[in-house]
Amino acid sequence: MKLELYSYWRSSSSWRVRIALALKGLDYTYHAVPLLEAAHLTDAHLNRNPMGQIPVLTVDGTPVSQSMAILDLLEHLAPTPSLLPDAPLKRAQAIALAETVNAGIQPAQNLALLVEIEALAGAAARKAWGRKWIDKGLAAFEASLAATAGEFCVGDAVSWADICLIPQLYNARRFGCDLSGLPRVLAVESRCAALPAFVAAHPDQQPDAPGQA
Ligand SMILES: N[C@@H](CCC(=O)N[C@@H](CS)C(=O)NCC(=O)O)C(=O)O
Repeated sequence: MKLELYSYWRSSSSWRVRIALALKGLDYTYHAVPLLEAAHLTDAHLNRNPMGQIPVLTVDGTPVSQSMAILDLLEHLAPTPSLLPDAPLKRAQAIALAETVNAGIQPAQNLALLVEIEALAGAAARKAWGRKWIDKGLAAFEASLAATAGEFCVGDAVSWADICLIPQLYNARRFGCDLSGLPRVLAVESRCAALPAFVAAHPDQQPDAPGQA
């Protein structure tokens, strides 16, 4: 099985997939899609993903887009280690937390939307907009952890919730969000940071990161 990931070093959605691939020990070929050069809008990339977004994972040449669909695919292709709890309620909690980021935060601070906001309302509005939705979503995430967290977001094993949270925290800092009121989130973050898979998936470790070429 040949896996190829179309990614950008600082893309949070791509980062989720990189974490899952690393946790499952799956080898893949990395293809950089430089968003700032509009490489995601070329015909070649639109053929892979008509939304013009990353990540895209190809499996023996067949492209799959949407990071949550890719995470689900990886659960089936490589079930061990599982990145979702077996117990139905805990599984739903992990997916709900992942979707808090995927559906509730990330779309509001995605590059394409921010470019439109800046054109309409200026650079300061762009940053304030991003910060507002990240703050709101992470506050909800923190509140949810009171009922779900152990060592990680849901119990004591890494799940999709952690995989989605960590890249979002990186973006939160880029937007200047104050994370000091999120102690449970920060505790999970420090545990994830100690795991080799999370280290390997970090933007700074990617071939297209500045200084890596
Ligand atoms: N829901 C999608 C979101 C994908 C997404 O927004 N990707 C960003 C990078 S993190 C992107 O390609 N942005 C460029 C654009 O939308 O023009 C997923 O989870 O894969």
